[in-house]
Amino acid sequence: MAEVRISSCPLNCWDTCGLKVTVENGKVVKVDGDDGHPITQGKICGRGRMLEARTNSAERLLYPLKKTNGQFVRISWEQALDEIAEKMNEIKEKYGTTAILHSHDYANNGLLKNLDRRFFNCYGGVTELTGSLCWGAGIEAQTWDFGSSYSHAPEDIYNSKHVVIWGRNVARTNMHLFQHLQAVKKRGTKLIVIDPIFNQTAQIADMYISVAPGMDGFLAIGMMKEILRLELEDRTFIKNYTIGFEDVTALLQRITMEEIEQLTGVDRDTMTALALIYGNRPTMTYLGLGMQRYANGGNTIRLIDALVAISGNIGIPGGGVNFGNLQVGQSFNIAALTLPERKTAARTFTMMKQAEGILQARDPEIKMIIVTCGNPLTQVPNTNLVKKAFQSVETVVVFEQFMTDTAELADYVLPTTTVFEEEDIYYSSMYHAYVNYGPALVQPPGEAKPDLWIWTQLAERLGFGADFAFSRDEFLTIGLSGLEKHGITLEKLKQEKHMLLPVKAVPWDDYRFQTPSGKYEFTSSLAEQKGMDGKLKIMYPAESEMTNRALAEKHPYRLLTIHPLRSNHSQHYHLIESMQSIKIEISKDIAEEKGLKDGDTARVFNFRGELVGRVKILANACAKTINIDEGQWGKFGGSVNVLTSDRESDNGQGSTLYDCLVNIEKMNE
Ligand SMILES: Nc1nc2c(c(=O)[nH]1)N[C@H]1C(S)=C(S)[C@@H](COP(=O)(O)OP(=O)(O)OC[C@H]3O[C@@H](n4cnc5c(=O)[nH]c(N)nc54)[C@H](O)[C@@H]3O)O[C@H]1N2
Ligand SMILES: Nc1nc2c(c(=O)[nH]1)N[C@H]1C(S)=C(S)[C@@H](COP(=O)(O)OP(=O)(O)OC[C@H]3O[C@@H](n4cnc5c(=O)[nH]c(N)nc54)[C@H](O)[C@@H]3O)O[C@H]1N2
Ligand code: SF4
Ligand SMILES: [Mo]
Repeated sequence: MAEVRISSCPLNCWDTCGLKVTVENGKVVKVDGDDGHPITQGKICGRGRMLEARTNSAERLLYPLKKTNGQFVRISWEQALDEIAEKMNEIKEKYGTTAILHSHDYANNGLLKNLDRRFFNCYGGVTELTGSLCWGAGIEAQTWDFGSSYSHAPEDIYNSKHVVIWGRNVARTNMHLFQHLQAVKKRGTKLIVIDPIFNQTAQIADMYISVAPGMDGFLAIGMMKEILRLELEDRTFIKNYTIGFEDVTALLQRITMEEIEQLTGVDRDTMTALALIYGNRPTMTYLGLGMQRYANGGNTIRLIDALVAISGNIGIPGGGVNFGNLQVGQSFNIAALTLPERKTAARTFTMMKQAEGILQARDPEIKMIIVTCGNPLTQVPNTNLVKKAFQSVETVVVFEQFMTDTAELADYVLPTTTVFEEEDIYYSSMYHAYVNYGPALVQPPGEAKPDLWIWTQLAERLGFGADFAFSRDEFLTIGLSGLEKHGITLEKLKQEKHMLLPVKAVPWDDYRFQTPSGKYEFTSSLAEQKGMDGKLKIMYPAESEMTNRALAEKHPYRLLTIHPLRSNHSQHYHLIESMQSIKIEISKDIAEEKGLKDGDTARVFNFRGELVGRVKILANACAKTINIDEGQWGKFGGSVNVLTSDRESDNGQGSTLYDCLVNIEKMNE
């Protein structure tokens, strides 16, 4: 008998869709969209549908594995857990708890995935990763400017006269926003897209602006200069609710419109037109994550924030500068789940520099790495160094569903469940503010277990079993504590399947900002408190003609490595045959310069590494630009991160994944 159940997509994505899952004879047979979900309204993308294939795949890891003489052999859970616990006890005694590194990312948006931190805190505190490959620079930038990073409710877009999509690949990465874009366009709202690549979202825009990668901050400066020249600024907002405006005007005088035209590739008339759009309020800005993955990424986001602020588009319906939506995650009682007070030792590496951290660690050296919800061998920059670092450590333990590049390097691989095999609740601090319930629908295959079961078993062996002696429902209730007063309880969520969290639909509408001054800060006092210069700056990417001429002469092309259409990062490549090769997308000028045509085999290289793939020429991309989608597996050609740099962005320990120069050459077949 087929049964249809409501669940949630767990994938790290803007949309956090409601799912309708058909279960038949104890198996998930189909994944569709939940029509009752207010935001996602029955529509989901291919990545969500593929969760059926992920769950039923014959390639799932079914048993604990141990590497012996270079080969994986099946062992019992008892043996795996006993051996890992014994090593952890020994490490604690001999070297201290920080000799263990917890390497992770955000592969699953379940609330209970936070219990990994509870485990490591109760153990005594390990070496943790700080910063973010994903959005570190932008979150820090908005924290400096506003005090946090909050977005408008999705439906507020219907109050906008103009919508600017700035570096967000909406049609590919944020499909429900794309549907709103199509709808508001029909009502006469003007759509502007700013992106070096003429993508599917650009194709429906009223105005498309091709900007040179990493140069958006200059574009924002040009627009601010025009806003002030045309006297379009919101004087009342600037005077009453901001500090540091004089620093902005001083900065704007340091560069001419001609220089900005040169750097951005955008002409002055376009900048004037954009200034008029921002002056004709309300204009809503959606920022993507692409343009903050540069060495000047934080400064770029802050310059765009400043543009939105001086034009009076902050705190008004139909306005705003939408990046993250941290109010969503802040609704939960994360501290009660993670018990930070239990930690007695601490050390941190940054996400970006985890490889260097591992290789250079002393007192104590890293003796064990435990990887959960992440695939660092594919996703972290400078893969060759990451590989060297992981190989240098005595014991690597990976919790995984599949034999990924990271799992291949492990000494112990522990098989974990997928979303439909465990109960949790799901949310994302990126776009909308609904939390979704996801029940356990089917039994896991083989001996796969939830991450939480593994933590509980290890905790018992390590002497803090009491901290994990709670049912999943009890843990979920702990995480939801504080929300009862808003009518949100686990019981109600189980009935209703999704509930709106108590967040603001129009953030900052009271003009009370969470900065130290309580105002919008053009010059950040938080940055100053951290010993950094809080002023907005003229800043370039690290790998560019302006900053490293010698490098740019040898490697004249800019490499973007954007998110793949049909996979969430590395998660679906092994399940989709047509994705299992490397596609090198190049702008037309490169094709001409290098004599390349569609289908040619080419080698992309720099001093960090090289990758071979098939050429595809992009219509309309910014000159000197190459893209290779991220997430590819070693066995299908290798991760593009062999080419990317582990340099950190200017603030927030963010990544500089798109700040990367390369060269390309045709290969003989
Ligand atoms: N299909 C799919 N969707 C996803 C994901 C996925 O892996 N696959 N991942 C999810 C996650 S974790 C995230 S973080 C989000 C990311 O969502 P997005 O921010 O939409 O995605 P990105 O691929 O990072 O790139 C965004 C865009 O930035 C542009 N870009 C690059 N450099 C610049 C620049 O200097 N200036 C400007 N203006 N634009 C630039 C790229 O051309 C691209 O169009 O997507 C989520 N959704
Ligand atoms: N070059 C380049 N690199 C990038 C990016 C880019 O744009 N360009 N984007 C960056 C961004 S935005 C992000 S967010 C990161 C993402 O980096 P990751 O989160 O490391 O990427 P995923 O491919 O999603 O890998 C997650 C792994 O977790 C596993 N997994 C899924 N669910 C669970 C679970 O419940 N438990 C356990 N134990 N494992 C689970 C999956 O099988 C998968 O192998 O990548 C970053 N890397
Ligand atoms: S990956 Fe994103 S858009 Fe696709 S189903 Fe999941 S939440 Fe929805
Ligand atoms: Mo991300």
